[in-house]
Amino acid sequence: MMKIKRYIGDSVQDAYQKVKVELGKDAVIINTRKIRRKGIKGFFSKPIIEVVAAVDDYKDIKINDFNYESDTRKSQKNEINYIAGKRSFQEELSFSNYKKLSDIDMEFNEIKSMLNKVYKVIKADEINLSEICREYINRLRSEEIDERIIEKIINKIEKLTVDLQNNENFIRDFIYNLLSDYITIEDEDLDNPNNRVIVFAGPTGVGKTTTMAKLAALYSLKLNKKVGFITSDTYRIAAVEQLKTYSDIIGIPLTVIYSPQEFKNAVENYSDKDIIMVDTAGRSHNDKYQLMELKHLLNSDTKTQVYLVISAGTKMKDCYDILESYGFLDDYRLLFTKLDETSTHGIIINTSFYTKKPLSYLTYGQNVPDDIEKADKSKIINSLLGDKIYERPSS
Ligand SMILES: Nc1nc2c(ncn2[C@@H]2O[C@H](COP(=O)(O)OP(=O)(O)OP(=O)(O)O)[C@@H](O)[C@H]2O)c(=O)[nH]1
Ligand SMILES: [Mg+2]
Repeated sequence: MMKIKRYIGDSVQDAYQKVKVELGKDAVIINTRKIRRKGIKGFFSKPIIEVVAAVDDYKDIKINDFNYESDTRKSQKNEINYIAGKRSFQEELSFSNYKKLSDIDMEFNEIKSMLNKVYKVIKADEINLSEICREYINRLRSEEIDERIIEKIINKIEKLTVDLQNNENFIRDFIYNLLSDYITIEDEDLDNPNNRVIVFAGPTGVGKTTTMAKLAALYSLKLNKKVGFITSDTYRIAAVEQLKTYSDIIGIPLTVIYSPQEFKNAVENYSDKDIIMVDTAGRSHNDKYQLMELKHLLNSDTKTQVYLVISAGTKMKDCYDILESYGFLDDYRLLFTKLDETSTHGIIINTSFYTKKPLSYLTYGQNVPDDIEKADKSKIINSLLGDKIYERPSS
């Protein structure tokens, strides 16, 4: 059995001495490094030495049992080897054992990652899916649709007859309908919006302000609605300026608020407006304090509809974290931006499926007011099934 231990000394010699006393002269030094003591004091004191050493217990017995060299010869030989810069036979043996262990470890990891790859490739094969079905499943995977959704789809396809599995039109419709069940779209009549006050919330830089300007232009210029802007984003000077620019261009009044109480007043002052749009500062979903502020704003008596704005390029894992930290919102609509900046759109269905919240709008470019549209189920699904719908025309 190999024994590996860590020793601390004031100097290299000191640490080596400890190794020698405890593990014997056959111990092999695996690593030597300078470290500092923990805490402030550590910065001002001399570094200490950490030595990791190993010794092979089993080999000790073996070598002693079959020792055919006299002790004096052995130590002479060790000395010669040491002088010549070579390792002694015993050192060599325990060193190679150590090497072997790390080799095995590496090989094990390689095998593990290979198996993972193979598992992914044959996952769909294993369950006797037709070639056509497998292609569709791979297509969904390439859109980064959550494996848990894909598993549900595979389970349903598996139950189909071979004939149906080989019928391309049938399979496409079949998958289309399954995906369709996993997506909910906001039921909103633009002419008579259900909620007068819309709050745009979400992580930093996702496009909340830009999206708000796009929607405001749509409501006021195309639908002739009276729109009012409110912003609580007073963290950055440029944030108010940015919205002021849009409010000037589109001709929409802007009220800057500094507290939840002012929010209530601002909404009351906009009693003549058909729709009120509220911009908030981007919140890092890890910043609990900033999220609390948003909570206070929404806890006022004013009835609001929150649009949770998320960039379509967000990594799925981060996106689930974001959704979790906004879990305090009882109700919200999902709004995805920057569809033009990513080639996979699985995030739209993944979030819709897991939150059961309706999708509101999708945006796919920086142009105000053009690059926005109401989320459309058939467009989303056709895009997931291979029609490149949300890509920039130039790309
Ligand atoms: N490509 C692309 N860019 C977008 C889209 N929407 C917004 N942007 C750009 O993203 C950047 C950030 O937009 P903002 O509207 O300021 O984002 P925000 O969420 O208000 O940012 P903070 O207020 O700082 O949290 C700007 O350069 C926008 O032009 C989109 O759909 N596609
Ligand atoms: Mg903003």
